[in-house]
Amino acid sequence: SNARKQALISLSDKTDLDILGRGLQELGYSIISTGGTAKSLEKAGITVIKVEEVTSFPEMLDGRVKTLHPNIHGGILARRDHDHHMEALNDHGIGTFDIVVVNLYPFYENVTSSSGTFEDGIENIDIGGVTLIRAAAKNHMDVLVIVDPKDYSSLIEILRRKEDNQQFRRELAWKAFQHVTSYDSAVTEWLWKQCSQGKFPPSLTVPLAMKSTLRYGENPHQKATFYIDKRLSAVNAGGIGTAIQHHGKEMSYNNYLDADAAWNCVSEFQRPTCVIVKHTNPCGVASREDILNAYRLAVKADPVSAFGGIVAFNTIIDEDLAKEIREFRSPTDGETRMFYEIVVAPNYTEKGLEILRGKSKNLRILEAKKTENGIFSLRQVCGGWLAQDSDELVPDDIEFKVKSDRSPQENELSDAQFAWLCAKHVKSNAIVIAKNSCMLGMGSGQPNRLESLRIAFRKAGDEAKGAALASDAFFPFAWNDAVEEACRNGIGVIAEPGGSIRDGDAVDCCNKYGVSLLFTDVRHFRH
Ligand code: 93A
Repeated sequence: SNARKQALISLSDKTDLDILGRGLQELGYSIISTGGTAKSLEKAGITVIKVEEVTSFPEMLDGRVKTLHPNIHGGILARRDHDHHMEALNDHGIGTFDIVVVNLYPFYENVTSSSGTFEDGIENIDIGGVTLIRAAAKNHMDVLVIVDPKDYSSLIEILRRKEDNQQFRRELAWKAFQHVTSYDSAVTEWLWKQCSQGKFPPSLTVPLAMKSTLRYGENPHQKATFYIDKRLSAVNAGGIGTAIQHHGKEMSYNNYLDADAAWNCVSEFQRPTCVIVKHTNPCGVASREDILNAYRLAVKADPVSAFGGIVAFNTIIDEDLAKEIREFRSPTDGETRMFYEIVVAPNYTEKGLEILRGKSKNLRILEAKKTENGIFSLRQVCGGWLAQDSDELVPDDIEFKVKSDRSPQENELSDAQFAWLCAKHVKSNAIVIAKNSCMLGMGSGQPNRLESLRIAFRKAGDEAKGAALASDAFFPFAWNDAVEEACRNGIGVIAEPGGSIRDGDAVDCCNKYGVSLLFTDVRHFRH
């Protein structure tokens, strides 16, 4: 019975199963399959032997035990170059398997995403499939192991041309263990969630899959690549990593960073908003019912910085908006058309997309989905990784407490909240000046707050009069320092966390100049 070569196929994801089955059948393989897979193959007109026939055992315990049997695992694990292995198979009437094709119960899709019960989770833990993959990968010198439908065609091709080699086999074995590891990490993470009450796990296995090799890293002499987090992509948790690129040059390392910053910022605004980012900092932000206006104002906030930046919208890009993006001329000279690296939005009309495509062949056009809450962030330092909850506080969650004699008017309060939300997305030390839901100036990344404040005022110019100023953390000094300088520059209202031992000075200073001072009790460091 061992005259023909045998392939074992057991698949949850049955993509292209018919192509695989037909290909193997044409090459003269006998196909052995578990219940569901056998049914699908038969439906496609492919001859298949049921696992039960090989094991002389029914699939039992609701399928928990299907392939866990010496007649299967002996046939996978036996070393063909060890006579006593082959004799043992012979003694027990076990045939060898040359190919094992298995993918596992779709754990992420079924369990992590849905409101599945604990019971569902447990039943979705694949045992037999993982065992098949591990066994075949261990014995890859004699068994080809396939876990990804994308590899079916190259498998068939290589078998057809008899080109199969150890290098190919090792790569498949690597991929097989990688598949199992990702799978197990999903199970692990899910189990942790069942018992941890929100605590961070004592160790982590994050399944990352290469999405693309990047041309280079931050600089051309650094190699780089982009990995997607499979946990997030499997459940479509949004974010720039899973954005669809409709047009333009391939995304670069810095493009990903900047697009991420722009998208995360614009996604937080409720009203139609445009955010322009340069080097991960928003340099123009404006909210308007008329999104065209918002776009123009966001550019105007700092046209020099906006040039070559990333433009993000939280609204659909239609024909009119696309035209405006294409045509708008830099307010610096009124002539040069604005140039951007990337446009990102939640969606596009067909016409809008077509017009943007015409702006330049390089312009990257991204369609992104808002990132879901509740996903912690990871950052690398030398020797380890830092994990934290993402900063999900928005102005609606925060009480802006009046500390000064003067109370802000309604529009001043909303400007302060707008500036506050912008400052959350600016690198520390962050100062943002805004008026009428429009950023006028920002200072970012300076090692002292006064310098950030001066940069913000320089950009805002005369428009700073009566505007709102937000500071991502408290002012350590007031007199002859940042608070007094802001007051002297004619600011109308200041929003800051408070909590400095010199809070009293800040209050006195604002009272002297008739400025409103708001404390939020929370800060938005962004290092
Ligand atoms: O429940 S299991 O862990 N027990 C097994 O013995 C077993 N063998 C294969 N799950 C098992 N499988 C899995 O069944 C495979 O990993 C595959 O995902 C699935 C295919 O089942 P069916 O062919 O019935 O659709």
